[in-house]
Amino acid sequence: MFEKILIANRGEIALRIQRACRELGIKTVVVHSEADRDAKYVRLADESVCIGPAPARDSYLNMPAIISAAEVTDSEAIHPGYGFLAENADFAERVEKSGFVFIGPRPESIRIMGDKVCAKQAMIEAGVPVVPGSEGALPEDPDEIFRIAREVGYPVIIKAAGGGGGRGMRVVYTEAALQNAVAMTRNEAGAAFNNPEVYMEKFLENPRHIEIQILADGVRNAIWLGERDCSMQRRHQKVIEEAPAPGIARRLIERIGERCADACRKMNYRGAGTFEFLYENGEFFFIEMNTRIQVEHTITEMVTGIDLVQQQIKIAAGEKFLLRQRDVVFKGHAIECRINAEDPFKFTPSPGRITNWHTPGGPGVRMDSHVFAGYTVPPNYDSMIAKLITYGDTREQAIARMEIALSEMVVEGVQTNIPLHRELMQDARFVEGGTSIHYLEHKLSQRP
Ligand code: MV4
Repeated sequence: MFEKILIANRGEIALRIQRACRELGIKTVVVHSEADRDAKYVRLADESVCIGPAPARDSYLNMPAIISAAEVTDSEAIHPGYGFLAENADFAERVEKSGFVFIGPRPESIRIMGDKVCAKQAMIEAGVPVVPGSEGALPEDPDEIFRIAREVGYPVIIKAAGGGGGRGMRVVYTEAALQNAVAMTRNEAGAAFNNPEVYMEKFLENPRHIEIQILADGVRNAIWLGERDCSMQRRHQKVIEEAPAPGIARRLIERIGERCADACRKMNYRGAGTFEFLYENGEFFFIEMNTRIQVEHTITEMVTGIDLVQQQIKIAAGEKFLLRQRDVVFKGHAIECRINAEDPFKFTPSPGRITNWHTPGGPGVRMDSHVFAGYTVPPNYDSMIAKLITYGDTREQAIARMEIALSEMVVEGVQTNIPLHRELMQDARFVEGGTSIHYLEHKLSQRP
């Protein structure tokens, strides 16, 4: 096992990784920006290195500074967390070329999944069901594009190969709008991702976002750890996630989970990963794969009892992968509410000093947060300040516990989206379960 790991991230995930390291007896180095100097997790780490000023491009995205910090602290491995450099194949490569272990997939895997056309191709080859659409990137010939769209059937969606997570896509409802939409998406993709390649898919009008968690050791052992329903989102930012996904047949999930694990074996995938699907009319369609630990990994931990961050570290250290599919036993229901420092009506960020902070507790309540009374939320980064997770034997119990936990929570000094979460826990459609990716935005548009 490693003796010392460098954590190349901030906030709650930096603390989460630190806790995993402690339990494994690993020393930690936290790199931080000038804005995060006084964070509690920085003090809690065995060592810390300031790697630059507040703007992420000068600190958390500064590859040479991070690698130098690993060198001067004699770290053996780097955990990238999520966001920042977590899915940057060049970073993973530079980490390994500098003699450190990147706690994540091989750089080639990150690169393949970063190109959404390649990712889809890999899934087709591995037998994972994908959204019907163009075979690979769209050709130049407009007549060919028209032919493909007619075959797929309108509405279609044009997506950038270099995009993902909702960036660089355009829905097309009619043949008249097609050529221009392709040209515009190509232009934007060239400018934003330095890759003008685009592809086409059938546009699914009212799907749910269901994702499958996997773990693989890079030598053909791979398991799947159930699904998460992440449909409750606004502007591609997830707000609530839950596991399991309500109302989906277990045998269907099992079939898809096995496909994902199988794909990992075929690709020789290493580390944690997530297969994102759209789910509509009882069918799963792959859209993207994430090659990082995700914000919502916690709910999978709650329903499986498996520590995903520890598993990432063990896999990266080359420990024999002992988990087998039969060891993954699902029990109960977990819900995560992302607590953001933001205006609960306008959704604008609300950074500043937290003057009062009380966190909930009791059975089945988990709070992953780096925040404390007196902490200042910097304006430079994502506005998520905490993840509140509740667990119960049933979905009803998890919701009831979440309502109570939210009611106990006190945050003063900044605005938060806690009122929205409280409203959603009482929302008849949420309580019923199975709302689509459009539900929250629709609900918000109906607000007085
Ligand atoms: C789609 C889609 C409908 N049909 N693809 C948005 C994020 C990116 N991961 C893919 N996205 C979508 N792709 C087809 N063929 C609708 C979305 C989409 C979406 C997906 C997941 C979660 C939230 C979403 C919000 C709007 C659109």
